Amino acid sequence: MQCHCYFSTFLVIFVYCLFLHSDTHGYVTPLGSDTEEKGSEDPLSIPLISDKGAPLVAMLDTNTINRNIKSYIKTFMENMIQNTLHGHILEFVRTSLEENSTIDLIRNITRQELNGVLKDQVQGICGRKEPVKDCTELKKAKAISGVYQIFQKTEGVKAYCDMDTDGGGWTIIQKRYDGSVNFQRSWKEYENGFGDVKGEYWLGNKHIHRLTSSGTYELRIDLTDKYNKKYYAKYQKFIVGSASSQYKLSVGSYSGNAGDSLKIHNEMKFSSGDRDNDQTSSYDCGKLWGPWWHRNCCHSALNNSKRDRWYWNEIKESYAQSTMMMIRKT
Ligand SMILES: [Ca+2]
Repeated sequence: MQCHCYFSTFLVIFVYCLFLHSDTHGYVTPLGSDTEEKGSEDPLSIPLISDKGAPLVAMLDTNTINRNIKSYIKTFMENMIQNTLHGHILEFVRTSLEENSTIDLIRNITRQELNGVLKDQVQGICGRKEPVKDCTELKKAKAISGVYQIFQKTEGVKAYCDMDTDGGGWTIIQKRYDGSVNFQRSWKEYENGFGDVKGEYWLGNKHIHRLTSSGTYELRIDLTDKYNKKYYAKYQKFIVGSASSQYKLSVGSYSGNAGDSLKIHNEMKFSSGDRDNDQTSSYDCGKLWGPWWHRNCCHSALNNSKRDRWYWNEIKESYAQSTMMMIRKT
C-alpha cells in the first residue's frame, strides 16, 4: 500500500488541525493502546533537564523540544492512519474489487479511494468546533468504528463506537462475548463503568443517564444464541434515570426479532448484588441473576455472571452467547 504518496499531504492537514485546536480535547481522538499510553505521559511536555542533567530550557534546547513535538505528531498520525485504513480497506476490498481487475487498476482505485477516505476522516475530525459527546456525533464527523473518547472537556469517558450496524452512530453501553470480564460487580462499579472498552464492558449507569437525559435516545440489543442465530431488539424509547431515581429504566416502542424481554422491566430501578431495588421480597434478583433493572427475576438478565446464563426469555432456549447493548441519539 503506497500510503507514503499522500502521507505528506495529510500530515500538513493534521498539523494545521493540531495547532488550530491547541486544546487537545478540541478534536476527536481515535484511541489506540499506544496513543493512550503516550497520551497519559503528556508527550508535548518539555523536559526541564536532559538525561545527562543539563538544564534544557535554560539552554533553549529547541532540538529536543522539536523532537518531542515531531514524535507526538508522528505517533498520532500513524495511529490515525492505521485505524482509518483498517476498516475501509476491508470494506473496499469486500465491496469494490472485481475478480478481473488488473494490478494497476487495483492500485489506482485503491489510492483514489483511500485518498478520499483519509481526507474525509481528517477534515471531518478536525473541522469540529465543539467537543464530542457521543458516537452519534462522531458518526457525523465521519469517524469509523473503534474506541473513542466521549464527553470531551469533562471526564473523557471511553466508549466503543459502532459505525456499521443499522446505519452506525451507536455508543455501546454493554458488550459480552467470551465471559472474560466479571459482571457480578457492586453498585458503585455499575455506576462508574468497568471492563475493557476494546472487549467486554459496561459503560456505567451515570454515563448512560447523562446521555439519555440529554436528548431522545434509542436502544438496540444484539444477541446470538448457541446456534449462532442472530437476534435484535430495538426500542425507540430508552432513558436511564438519575442516581436519585436508582437509575430507573424507561423503555418502550419495541421492534425486532428477539422478542420484547425488556418490557416487564420498564419503570424498574437498577439492582445490584449490594443494592436490592427489585419488587420481590422472596429473592434478591441482583445477586441471583446479576445487576439489572429487575422486577421479580426475570424476563431478561444480560449481566448474569454465569457464561451460559445471559438471559433473554424470548429467544430460542432463552440464553445468549453474545450480547451487545448500544444507544443512538435520534
Ligand atoms: Ca428483593
